[in-house]
Amino acid sequence: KKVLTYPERQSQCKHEVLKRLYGIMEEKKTNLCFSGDTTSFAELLEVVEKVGPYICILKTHIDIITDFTAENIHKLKNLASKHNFLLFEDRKFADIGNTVKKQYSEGIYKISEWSDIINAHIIPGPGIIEGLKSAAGEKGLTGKRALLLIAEMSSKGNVATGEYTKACVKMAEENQDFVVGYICQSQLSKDPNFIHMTPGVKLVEGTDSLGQQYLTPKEVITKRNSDIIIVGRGIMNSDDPATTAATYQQAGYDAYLEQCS
Ligand code: UP6
Repeated sequence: KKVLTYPERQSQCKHEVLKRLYGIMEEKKTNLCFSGDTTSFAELLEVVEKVGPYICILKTHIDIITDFTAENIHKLKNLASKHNFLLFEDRKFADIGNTVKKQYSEGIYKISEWSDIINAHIIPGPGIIEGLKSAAGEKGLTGKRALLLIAEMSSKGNVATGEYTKACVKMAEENQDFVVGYICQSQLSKDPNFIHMTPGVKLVEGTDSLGQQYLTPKEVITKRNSDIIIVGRGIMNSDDPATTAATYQQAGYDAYLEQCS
């Protein structure tokens, strides 16, 4: 057995958000995170209603949406409860603590009020983690919000490698009360307190015209030993998002079963 099962990881990890996530993954038999990258909130809600049953996380880019309203966020949260998945705003914070604190909680989007998970680059140093954590704390959301550090990227020529990735792992380990894992392309830790989420996933390997590089669900889970596959256009651009999401779910979950058999 190469990896712990989801229930084993759930009982061994400390953070409430991770415990919830492993619970959802076990219950719904899925390690699929859908990246709903559309500029229309109406379309996002429509496609999420279809793919909701097959995913453990919905990843958003709220700042690409043209018809943002608090009411639509309310609808999104309702879909998250109805289909039992977590919300992950892929904001990729990258500024000093004092600035990200406001970007996370204020402005139009008030991300901390609705997104269970967020992520950040470590370029500014640990102050970025402190800033984000304090924003959640000030809203009384300590333990209910979690951060992923971007340790590696999927795009061609990216510089998140080597010493940078190592520094990221160190910062994660020093901030376990808020950091619950990584955006990465390979396993960085065997500790169930850190989950690995990998973007750049499609049923067939390949690239897009702007530097994105794709691996298959099987490669990501069984060769790279990651935990969650993040799929955007592979599902979004398909004629039948529900059926396609089910295909990714099965591929990801079968790969997990192979890993823990
Ligand atoms: N993403 C990557 N690579 C990274 C980090 N994040 O692709 O290293 C994000 C993108 C997009 C999604 O911002 O939302 O994951 C991938 O979408 P795709 O499946 O349509 O390529």
